[in-house]
Amino acid sequence: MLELKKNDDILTVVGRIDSLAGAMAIIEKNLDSANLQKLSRIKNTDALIKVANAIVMCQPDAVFIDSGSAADVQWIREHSLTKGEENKLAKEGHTIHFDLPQDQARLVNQTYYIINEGEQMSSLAKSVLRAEALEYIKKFMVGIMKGKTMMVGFFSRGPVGAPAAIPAIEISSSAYVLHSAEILYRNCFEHFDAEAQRTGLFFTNVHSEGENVTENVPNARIFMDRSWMTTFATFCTYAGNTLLLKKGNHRFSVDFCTYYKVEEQLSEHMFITGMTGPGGRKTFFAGAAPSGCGKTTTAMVGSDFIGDDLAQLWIAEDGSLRAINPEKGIFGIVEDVNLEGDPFLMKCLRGHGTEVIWSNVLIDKDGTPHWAGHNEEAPKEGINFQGEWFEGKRDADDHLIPMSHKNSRCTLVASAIDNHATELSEDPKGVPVKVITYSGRDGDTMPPVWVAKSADEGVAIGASIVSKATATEVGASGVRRQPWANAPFIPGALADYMEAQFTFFNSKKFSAAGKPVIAGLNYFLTHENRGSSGKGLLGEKKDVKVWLGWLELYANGNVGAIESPIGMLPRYNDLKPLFDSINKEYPKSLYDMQFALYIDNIVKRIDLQTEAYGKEGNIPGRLFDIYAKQKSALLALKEKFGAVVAIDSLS
Ligand code: SAT
Ligand code: MN
Repeated sequence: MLELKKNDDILTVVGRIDSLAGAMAIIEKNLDSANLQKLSRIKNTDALIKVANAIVMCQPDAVFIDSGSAADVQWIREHSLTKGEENKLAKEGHTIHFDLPQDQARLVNQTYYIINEGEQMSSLAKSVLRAEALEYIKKFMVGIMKGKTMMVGFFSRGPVGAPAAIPAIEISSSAYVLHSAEILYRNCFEHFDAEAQRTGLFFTNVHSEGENVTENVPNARIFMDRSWMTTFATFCTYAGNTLLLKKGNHRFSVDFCTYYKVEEQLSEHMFITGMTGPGGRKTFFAGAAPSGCGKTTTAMVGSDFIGDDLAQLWIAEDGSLRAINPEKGIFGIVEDVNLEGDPFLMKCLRGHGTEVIWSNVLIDKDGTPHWAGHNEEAPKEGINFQGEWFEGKRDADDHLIPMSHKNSRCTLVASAIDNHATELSEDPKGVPVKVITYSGRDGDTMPPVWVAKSADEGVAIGASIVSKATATEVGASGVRRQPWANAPFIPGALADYMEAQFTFFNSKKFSAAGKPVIAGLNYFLTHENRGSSGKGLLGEKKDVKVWLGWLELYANGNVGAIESPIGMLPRYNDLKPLFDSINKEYPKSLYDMQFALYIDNIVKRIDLQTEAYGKEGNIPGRLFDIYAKQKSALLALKEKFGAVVAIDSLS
């Protein structure tokens, strides 16, 4: 359950402002005339009270209102340089930001939902009681902006006016955070009041990096108050921890959809992209994948790229499935981004004319960024996320320090990318989505692509995403469950989220043509696991175009498929021309390896999921029904053909 506005808003408890008059008194006292003049545009009482309470709590020396004007954005850029949060690089418009070595990714163990007594939370999430969070905030956030300027920006998570767009306020003393927000989100200062009124809510985010020193990182917290849709973040700068418009507000949005928008909206960790099919038709995809499983690459394969991380989906009046990207920029992992796999992105990163904030990469003596897997000549020394670096440098535990951090990023506007469909991205009607994909990182079990035979089976594909476990997590199975690639962002019970998925995808509001095709994707099968004498991955990055291309044809009824217990599988003769079009040989023997059903592996996977979900309370019975049905059909196949079923036996 989720009850909005339940119990006290911590910001109000600490700031003690609960009226417009009180808010205005604080605002007038703390803002200079130029900023006061700007803020006078905002009339929303709740928003003004939030800002006033943040001022009382954080005690900044000055307050800057970011109206989104060119002058204001320029002020933020310069403030970041002055503070030393970013430094200029050789290329015009490029800067480098380093997060502390201990703050290179989401601080999962320091991230909590603020909950009320008795609330049921996801078994995968950490939570803290409201009273404890209040204690922390009183102790660490009061006065945290002394000596600093508080910046306040008003953004929209989506094109203004879109049914699933929600406005959000970003309050931070970090210019890097506001600068990133300006690249990644739509400043909606002019429309904030109207949008808050239309949607009936807005998100609030309060962050301060404090002194931004290593010693303080253990005290860093990322708190998300579900009831008040407000985040608090301290003593860190990594965007996933601080720019809470991204994953912080995504969590609120997931919550809101799960409990207040059932059968209307979903909030997903998905890319959105369009593929051009025969005759120039456009078919849009939305696809989920855990971090580091090829989500950005998949998104950019499309001819009409919309977004690489988040999607808000809804069923439109006409019965079609629609999607918007709540973001307008990319906070992309740069490792392994290179000319061969990501030509469009590389053009922005290595060409001219695009503003880029780099983070945690290596900067050479000429002020040029470098990263692992860029397939260029790499320098032997430079400055990276841990300070001075030279090839062969080892850390305190004697591990080699890589040239760039695995999670180093580039931040840029999506519209700079050649295949970005900017006009469509800004359309509040969203794009019509025909195909939903779920992918993970799976070395030995599922084929490269398969299509669910029903909405329920589609939901089961989402529920069953796995990624490879990291070194510290390898258990008996070697895989990590990643439900919908969205689990870290599901605040409430997983069962409630799953129920909402079943309800949404089975909705009668879909027209016959509006019902999406739901598919699984897996780029990570290896030769070793397919009885081949070869080594490594069976596929390459460029094959993604073929899998999406086939789904495009399938979703439009241009190709048929082979029925199997796990879903519909492509025919060789339909894939071959698609491989021809990317100038790649596609021997039948490779197809046979990729699409043979390894029954024992799949059954083992089903058993793993059945057992894990069995431990979770209230999981909808339909999920177990699907698992049971698939398992018995797979075992029947095994009986007939043996443990490895050749795809030709099915056709
Ligand atoms: O760290 S974040 O989750 O914000 C970035 C990402 O992986 O999308
Ligand atoms: Mn993500």
